[in-house]
Amino acid sequence: MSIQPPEASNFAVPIDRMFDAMLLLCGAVAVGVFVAMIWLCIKYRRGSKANREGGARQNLAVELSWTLIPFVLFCGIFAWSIDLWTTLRSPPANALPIYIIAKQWMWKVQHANGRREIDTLHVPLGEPVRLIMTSQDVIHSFYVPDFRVKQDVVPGRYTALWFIATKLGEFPLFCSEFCGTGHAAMIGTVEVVSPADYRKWLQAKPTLAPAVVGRKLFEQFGCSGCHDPHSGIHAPDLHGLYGTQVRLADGSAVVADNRYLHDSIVLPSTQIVAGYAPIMPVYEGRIDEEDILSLMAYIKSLGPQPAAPKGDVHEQR
Ligand code: HEC
Ligand SMILES: [Cu+2]
Repeated sequence: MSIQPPEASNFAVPIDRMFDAMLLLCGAVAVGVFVAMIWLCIKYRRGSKANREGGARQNLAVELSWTLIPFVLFCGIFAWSIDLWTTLRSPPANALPIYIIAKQWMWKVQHANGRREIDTLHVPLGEPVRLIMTSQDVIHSFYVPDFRVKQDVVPGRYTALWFIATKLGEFPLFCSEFCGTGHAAMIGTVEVVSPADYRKWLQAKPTLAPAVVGRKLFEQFGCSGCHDPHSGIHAPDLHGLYGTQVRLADGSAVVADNRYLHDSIVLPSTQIVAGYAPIMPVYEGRIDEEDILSLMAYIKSLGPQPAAPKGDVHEQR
């Protein structure tokens, strides 16, 4: 159907088919209702010779069919959409992670090797891509109509989106959540290139790996003064932290995922690690989201603890 935008991702065709099916179903019901209405209007118009005595008051077969048929149809649509939704929400394990930071009023992109771009997003054709997104300020929404994907981008949170681009070329990217006076200008382009061109593009500019940038920031913001092994301050060693279970002072346990690392840096007092004093400074508003991503990349790059750890071995690990 040409009234729909190009179908340029793995989700475009299944979503369009579902849209078409719902449109047909609703259209058929609407036509049925209007045909009956017009026919009844003509038949029972004033002065017509129609029989106005009134028919049956009850008809079990009619009542059952107008209850059961829509019920079955809607259950079918429910199952269909849940199935599609689950796929939309389950990125394959090998999906290429790309970080997106929205801010008034631009899209900042950081690729795995550290290459950055603004208001354009390069992705390889035919490979699953997973976007991990956050906002520097207000709620934005990442929307690529030709891919049929849309996801809110929320400050203080990482939301995700995945797709496989199925067509080469440039596709418009929009912010679809009103985010201030420059909202309408918060547009960009998704450039789908061949996997070989994508790898070439990644290498085309000398870039520092996010973990390397992160280590620099780790020193610059004074984190290393507390967190490096041998710092002499009673602070958790961050080696091997990512992905493990952390025991908190309030007795609960959390998994050290992106969200946890982010909150531990920005608002450390919300989740105090068991066995430590809440002495870590609050970095909220002092580190922007890009730097937090780099710090996280550095923390994730830290392997297991060095062989001879300092005295206060992190007890939860
Ligand atoms: C004054 C010393 C100090 C500084 C500076 C400091 N931290 Fe911390 N940090 C701590 C302490 C103590 C804890 C454990 C108590 C808590 O959870 O707040 C901690 C906890 C953490 C945790 C959670 C650790 C875990 O095992 O779950 C992370 C992640 C972290 N800090 C990262 C950073 C980063 C990144 C910086 C720099 C931007 C930084 N810290 C600066 C003292 C510090
Ligand atoms: Cu926006």
